[in-house]
Amino acid sequence: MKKKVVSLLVAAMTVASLTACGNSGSDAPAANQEPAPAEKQEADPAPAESQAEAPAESQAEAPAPAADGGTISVGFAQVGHESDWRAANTKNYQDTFSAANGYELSFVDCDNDHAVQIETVRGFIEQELDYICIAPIQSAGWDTVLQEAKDAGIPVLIVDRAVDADPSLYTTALGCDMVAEGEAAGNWLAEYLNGGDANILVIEGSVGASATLGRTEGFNNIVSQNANWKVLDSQSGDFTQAGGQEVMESFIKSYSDFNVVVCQNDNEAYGAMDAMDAAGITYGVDGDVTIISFDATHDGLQYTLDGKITCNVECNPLQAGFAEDVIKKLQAGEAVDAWTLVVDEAFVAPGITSKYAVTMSQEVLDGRAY
Ligand code: GZL
Ligand code: ZN
Repeated sequence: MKKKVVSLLVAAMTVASLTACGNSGSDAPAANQEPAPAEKQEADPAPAESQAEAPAESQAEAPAPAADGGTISVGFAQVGHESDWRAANTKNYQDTFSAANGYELSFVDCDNDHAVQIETVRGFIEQELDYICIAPIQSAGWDTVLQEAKDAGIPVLIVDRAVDADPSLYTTALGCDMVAEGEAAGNWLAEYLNGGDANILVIEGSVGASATLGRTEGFNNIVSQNANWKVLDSQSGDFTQAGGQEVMESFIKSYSDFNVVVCQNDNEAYGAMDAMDAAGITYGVDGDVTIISFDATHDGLQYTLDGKITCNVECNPLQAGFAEDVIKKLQAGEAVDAWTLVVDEAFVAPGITSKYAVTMSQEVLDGRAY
């Protein structure tokens, strides 16, 4: 769609706005929590790598508000289809940026390939779309193409994961605090072990992804506070079930004294459980190995309810509503926040009480929006 270009002051405020995970801005029911109104913002800052120190205002060419009721064209360069979390995130964007809602969505599954994602964004620029959303496969390597989008006057929203780029090169960022998620897992484990030793194996997410980097950094922050914890090994399972199984099988060949396995998403945890089943290793609240997972997808929380995954740290994929809120504000010529934090919570198996997590029940599972 030919973009009518008018210069529009895009004043990006630098205040992080905190929004509850469940309040995706879409009509999906809030998952387990009331929206956290801005005035009740918690103290936790947005993670450094994504806290956009955007200038007080950044001059950007932006499309004229669709005053004529025309459709708004949005490009979305999605990570891929590696996990259940990603599938829920993709559906949420497709449901939100629908033709019925007045959008023309150009959705591209970049299949976990950074080079494909860069070229996809270049394609969006050439098509002169009104807005570009990017869920970056990896944090590095974004400055050049983001500069091209800025020069073309197309507002860019960095969604879900973060980029390691000058924040003035994009309009806004939104997503979770991955470091906080890693720390939540570590804090819960310290509470659960209550001084006990930990020999830990970590199945990391995709190499270079901010979700991987943040969760690893956050968890290791807590490991360093516990002298009797040891991370025996940490390998990437690429956020897939096959990857989780493959890495767990190799771990089992190399290590016999581990009592904790940290999987950086649910699909890796499913693969790790398959590998441990095949090796006759028990896990869960009644097993020899404690599994910690991330994402808190429906199936992941079912395993948590069943006591197989002992702790599951949420990462809410229903984020398209936050992106739409930004676009609506830009269409109206309003200032937008530089960063929107999607707040997470953690869940633990029944029978466990924790100050860091919600105890799972069938009611909690039934109340989930994804
Ligand atoms: C987290 C997201 C991660 C999920 C994985 O916000 O980027 O990517 O944890 C997904 O399931 O692959
Ligand atoms: Zn999250």
